[in-house]
Amino acid sequence: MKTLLLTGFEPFLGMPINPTERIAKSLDGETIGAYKIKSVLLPVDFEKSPVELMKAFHDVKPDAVISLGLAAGRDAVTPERIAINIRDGAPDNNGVALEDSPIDDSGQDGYFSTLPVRKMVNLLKENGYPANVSNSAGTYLCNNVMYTMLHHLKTEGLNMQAGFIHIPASHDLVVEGKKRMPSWSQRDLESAIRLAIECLDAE
Ligand code: PCA
Repeated sequence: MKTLLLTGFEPFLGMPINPTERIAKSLDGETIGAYKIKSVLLPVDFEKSPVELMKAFHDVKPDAVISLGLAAGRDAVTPERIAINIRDGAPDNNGVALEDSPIDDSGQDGYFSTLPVRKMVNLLKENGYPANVSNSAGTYLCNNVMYTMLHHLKTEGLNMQAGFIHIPASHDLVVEGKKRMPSWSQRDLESAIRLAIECLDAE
């Protein structure tokens, strides 16, 4: 049996819920395809989240890594194609706002996801879920976590399926957060992530 490290994020930017936290909790300990899932929740904190991600990576010793993040406003599940070496934008949950700041001064500009992003999108659509490959994970915490993981794998010479999937808001988030945006049921979000996990290499 292989192990998948699945990460979700805590709520951020004043939103009351992060549906990725709920998916991570709900799938923790389950077996999907060839993978037993070990879930970890990451803080929306530029300093802490890369440290906690790497700690989880060393503790769990996974065979694959999928990180999940909320992209409020998107209407589809979007596996990310690329992470870039930049932090910029809104303040994190610790009040830190960065501008034009590299994630790693000596790191390369970007890394492509090593997840089967096209296969994931195709399987989701075959099952009736809107999905697209996204060409930007942004410059906030999600991109930071994706870049950190892929940079580690590259510098350690590790060949592993790893990357990031952004998901839309859940209905609960729209109702409780009182903001209008596209939303999915939490159940459909979770089913979509199960399908994405089924796309990982079994061997
Ligand atoms: N989404 C944010 C950070 C945490 C999350 O769930 C992002 O897209 O960067």
